[in-house]
Amino acid sequence: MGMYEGINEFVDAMISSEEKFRDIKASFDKKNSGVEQCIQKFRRDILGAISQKVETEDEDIQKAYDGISAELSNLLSGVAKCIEDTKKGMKFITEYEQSFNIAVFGKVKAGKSYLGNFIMGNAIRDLGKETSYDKLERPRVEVYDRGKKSTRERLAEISEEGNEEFRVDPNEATSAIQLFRLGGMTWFDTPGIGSITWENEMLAKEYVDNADLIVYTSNSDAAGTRQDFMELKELHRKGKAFLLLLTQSDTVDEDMEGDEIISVLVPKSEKDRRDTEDYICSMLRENDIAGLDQGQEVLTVSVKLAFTALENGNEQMFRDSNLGKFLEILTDITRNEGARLKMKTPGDRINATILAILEQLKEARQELEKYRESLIQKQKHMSEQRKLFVEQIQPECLKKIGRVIREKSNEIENSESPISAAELGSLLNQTVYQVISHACIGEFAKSGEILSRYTEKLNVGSVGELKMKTDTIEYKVQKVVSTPRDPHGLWEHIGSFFGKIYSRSELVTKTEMSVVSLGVNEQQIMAVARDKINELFEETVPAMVKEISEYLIAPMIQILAASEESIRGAIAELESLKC
Ligand SMILES: Nc1nc2c(ncn2[C@@H]2O[C@H](COP(=O)(O)OP(=O)(O)OP(=O)(O)O)[C@@H](O)[C@H]2O)c(=O)[nH]1
Ligand SMILES: [Mg+2]
Repeated sequence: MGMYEGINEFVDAMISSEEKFRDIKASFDKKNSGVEQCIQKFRRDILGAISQKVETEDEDIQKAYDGISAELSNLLSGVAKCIEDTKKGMKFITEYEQSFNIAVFGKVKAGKSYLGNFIMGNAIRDLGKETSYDKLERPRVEVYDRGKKSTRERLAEISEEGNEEFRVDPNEATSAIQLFRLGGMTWFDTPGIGSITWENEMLAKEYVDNADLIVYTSNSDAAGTRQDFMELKELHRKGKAFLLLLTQSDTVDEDMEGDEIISVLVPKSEKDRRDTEDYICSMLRENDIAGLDQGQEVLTVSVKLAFTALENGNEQMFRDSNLGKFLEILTDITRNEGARLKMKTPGDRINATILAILEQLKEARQELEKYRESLIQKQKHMSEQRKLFVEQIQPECLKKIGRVIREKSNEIENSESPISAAELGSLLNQTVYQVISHACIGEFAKSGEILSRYTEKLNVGSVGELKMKTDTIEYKVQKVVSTPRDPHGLWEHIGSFFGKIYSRSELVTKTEMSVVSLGVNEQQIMAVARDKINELFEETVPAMVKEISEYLIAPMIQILAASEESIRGAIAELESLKC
């Protein structure tokens, strides 16, 4: 293939790739908004959970509450930061998502901009030869420098004398990201590693991180420095697709033209090139950077030779420059792997964000687990305390109602008027309620609300009427009773005639009743009351005390449960959103 054929094929491939890269957007857009929605929902849920404020004098509970809400707030801001970082990265991706982005990266003066100017094709156009570049408008370089955008004719290069062409302010130029578009491809020329400021390096790395393919350049005169391998290792670790160009693979020969000595640019010797490539490849293996093939991903080139070849129409020199091979490789990648690589960048971005968020969620879940443990311990402790507490108030209640019943029965003994079951019941209810509420208020800071809810349930019930107890006793009485009888004999008949009544005496046994007072029915009432109190202390009182003692801890358990649930949900959803 002639040099112009190679160039045309490359440019045509860039032109026809335009449509392909325009269509890739939708699928990762969907993923991206999925992650955002998931996080928004998560944020709402967590904010809802911690909106419930807890203020208590119980140190353990307050500490747990403060810890949990701090943990959750940290988690929210951590997750927000992840999303923000991603958005920043995504902004770049979104801006250039419709093109295949190649970033040139490497040490300062490696020949990055010089190479870019070749690819941009303006120098080729200026040679006056018709090429596929003519199908496109003459590209201009866009310069992004600290938020300012400008354009220029070509990428700023360092001139051979060391002056920087087109660089009015050297700081400005080196900090700039320069780019141009060629069909479906955008070429990013980054400030070199080792350029004056750290910020510039960071800027370059940001672009490199977001590009679809990296062309790493290293001067073949000093190829493979420690720094080069560090950078390459990093790219490899990030899973970035990259080509390694060993640049400026040329040298100057002195030749005689007539009797004049002239300098001629020649390729470095075949042996020289091979040695450099061999060395680099062995070093790559040594640094565990696998998958780069000599003559494919690792290539010795001379852009200067390529330019000279074009100027002189020297096909052999162009072949020697290896630029044709480089263009071939770029064409091939754009045609065959471009779509996959293009998807990989935002996909990796989303996955990295998801992983970072997942890590935070899992960490927070572990922390919350610790709080849950401490609350469970607290609950255990409380339940032991509660048992003791209930065991203390039960005899207290029995003592108090015993006293009330005794007092009342004393009154009855004096007045003899009974106290109805209803009256006595309400008196006992009052007493029991007083004992319990007094004890609870003394023990638990916020028991009022629950106590008032329990007024009905803390019902002793009817224990009967408190009254004097009587007994009816039956007894037999023998009496002599005289009953009239008929007169006997003459005299008695005469007496009867004159009105005398004759009677007979008889001994008669009669049953009579007597009501005996047995005193007030205090013991009987007391026994019923004791049973009723014991019954209350079986379920109702322990349940109420549990409610009171857990009054503060319950919302905490709820906060924990709700946030654990949200975290679980977010983890599952994010896992499913991975690319
Ligand atoms: N002999 C020779 N010189 C080259 C070649 N490529 C670039 N140069 C020279 O190397 C110097 C640096 O080139 P640039 O392209 O500006 O280097 P850079 O990597 O962009 O440098 P920074 O942008 O400062 O990081 C310039 O003087 C170029 O003329 C080449 O293939 N052969
Ligand atoms: Mg440059």
